[in-house]
Amino acid sequence: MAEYRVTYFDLAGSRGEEVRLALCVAGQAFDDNRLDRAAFQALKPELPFGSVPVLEVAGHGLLCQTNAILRLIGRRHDLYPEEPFEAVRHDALMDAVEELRHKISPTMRMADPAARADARRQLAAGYIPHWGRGVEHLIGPGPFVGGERPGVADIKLYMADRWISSGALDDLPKDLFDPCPKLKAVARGIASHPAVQSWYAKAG
Ligand SMILES: N[C@@H](CCC(=O)N[C@@H](CS)C(=O)NCC(=O)O)C(=O)O
Repeated sequence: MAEYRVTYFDLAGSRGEEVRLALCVAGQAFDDNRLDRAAFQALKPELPFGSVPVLEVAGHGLLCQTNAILRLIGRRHDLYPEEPFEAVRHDALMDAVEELRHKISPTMRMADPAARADARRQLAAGYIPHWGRGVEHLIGPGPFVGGERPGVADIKLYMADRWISSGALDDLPKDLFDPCPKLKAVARGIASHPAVQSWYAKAG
């Protein structure tokens, strides 16, 4: 068994993919345990908060909460700053991505297309541009959050940008982050990272 085992849904997005990409960028082999809905429901009672991703680390049991998992990977593999105030800046960006998810995700559960479109138009006019400005404020000179080298905060920002820019969410313009050059530089830097390229080349 590898040192790490990631358990998540069989999809290349959101929180589980952040953990997978962090391990890839860290150069760590891991067991990629992908669940279908039935397997997830069977496992759910054993999960600390009934949710995924979870990370198993040899000798340390099962770990949960994505940002906590990312910080662990970051601390062990030099993808997260040691200096406490610098770490707060990285944490703030990671928490901001979770907040963005919590604003957008409820619209994915709206059955009424008109209500969903309206909710997303409001996000596109207010919260999301405001979020982008906050992120630009915190990133620093770049190209990555910590300067020349990527870290786990960059991986989270890449996933957030990819989610919006893919155009997968109806009624949310995919160019919403075009006015955010620092976020775009982070996203380009992670997308072109050799470990990320090789991960997606293998995924096909
Ligand atoms: N705060 C948790 C949230 C985890 C979470 O909501 N995961 C989703 C998938 S991204 C999930 O397991 N959804 C299914 C469920 O809760 O039943 C974290 O950051 O890991």
